[in-house]
Amino acid sequence: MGQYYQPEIECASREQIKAWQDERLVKQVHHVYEHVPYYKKLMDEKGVKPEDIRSTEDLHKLPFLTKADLRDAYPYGLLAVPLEDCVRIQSTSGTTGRRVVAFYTQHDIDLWEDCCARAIVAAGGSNKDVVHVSYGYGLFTGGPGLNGGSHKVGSLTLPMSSGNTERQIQFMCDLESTILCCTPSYAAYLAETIWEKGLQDKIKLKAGIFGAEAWTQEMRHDIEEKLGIKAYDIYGLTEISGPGVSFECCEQTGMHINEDHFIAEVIDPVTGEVLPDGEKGELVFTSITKQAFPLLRYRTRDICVLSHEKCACGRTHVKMSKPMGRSDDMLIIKGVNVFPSQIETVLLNKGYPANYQIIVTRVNNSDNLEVQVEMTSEMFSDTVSQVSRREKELVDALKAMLGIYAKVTLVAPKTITRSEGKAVRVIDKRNLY
Ligand code: DLL
Repeated sequence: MGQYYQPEIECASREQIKAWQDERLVKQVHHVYEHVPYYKKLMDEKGVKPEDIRSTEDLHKLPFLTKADLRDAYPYGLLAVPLEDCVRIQSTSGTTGRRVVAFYTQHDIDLWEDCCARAIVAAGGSNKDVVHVSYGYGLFTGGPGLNGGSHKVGSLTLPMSSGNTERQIQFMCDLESTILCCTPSYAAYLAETIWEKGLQDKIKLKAGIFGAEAWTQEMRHDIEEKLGIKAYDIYGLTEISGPGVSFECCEQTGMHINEDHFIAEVIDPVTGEVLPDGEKGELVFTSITKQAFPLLRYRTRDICVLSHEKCACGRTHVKMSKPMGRSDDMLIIKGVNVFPSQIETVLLNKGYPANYQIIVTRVNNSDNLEVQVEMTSEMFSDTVSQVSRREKELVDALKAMLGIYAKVTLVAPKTITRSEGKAVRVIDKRNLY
């Protein structure tokens, strides 16, 4: 294993991890209280003093931070060090509302890249690998994070960024890339193009590190099969640093959270009550080692489950399940909760490619759900009656999964726009009426 497999940290005893977290949390709370007036006010309003936080058992006493707070405090309101100490800014994509910006000192960049390096090593990476980074570079954290992690591992790093699919594939073949890092939807697009060009025997990939958006196990199997690789999940968010907050090991049974840097909780999204292992709820992070932008009890809106079960890989850090998507990705259609990932599972199980679009409209005060699904080129030669039989079969399968009717429209291959970054699967037109 490479230098960035850090067993003394990643396989430390639970007692040791707790001791680190207790000590770092106490220090961090003082740091934030003294340097971030915005959070001091929240603590004062709750009647909590830094001295009240003596260990992780007291974490629940601290107020939550939400995305709304980050927008309120934009741009500098949550900065905990002088601006002169910061060396980098990254930002979320800001599809809704104001962008959120995060600041980093050199120490923060180092710890973030360490986390990404751990993820690359967990996926089998070493200084013998060619790491092909097709996440976007720039304000998005995907490219810079994996790029830095790959340098730390000592791998040969290809900073491709996203887009220009032809060139991506040419470099992949010519330079014999072994580890691909990009969003799962872009990996699926790359795989599709590689097959169309008949280049599957020319690529030398062995692993992929895919994240930044929700993806199903079915999509994982599909990409693994098409690219002949093992596909590893990686999770993170700009507010907490970027990719590498957690990552999958070879067991692929959840993502280990880097607990020497982040304390994870799962809460009931309505009451805010902390939930035990195994119960589904909203993931909350407390950053205990970051200097510039240390968020305490940040509500991610990602829904998942934590598990402290022993992992066969030897790592002892808690695992989080694949997030089902953000709580705000969840659609409420006719009063029923629908996650795009449920629809993806049905489509891939029935042999359709992961090229689909979910369209929600409101007609006469009633919600309508439509799923447009691309046919494979083999299906495209079907007769009209075969197509309508297929549509009916999908309507039934979706009804069984979601409990509601969804109109299904099969569309011609290549109709749905491919994604080079985070895919936009849902078009919700209800707010337009
Ligand atoms: O997406 C950071 C990242 C880059 C993660 C590359 C992994 C790989 P943001 O743009 O701030 O940061 O978006 C963060 O994306 O709260 C989740 O809702 C979602 N997300 C990230 N990773 C996963 C994943 C980056 N593996 C938001 N599975 C998070 C599901 C994910 N959702």
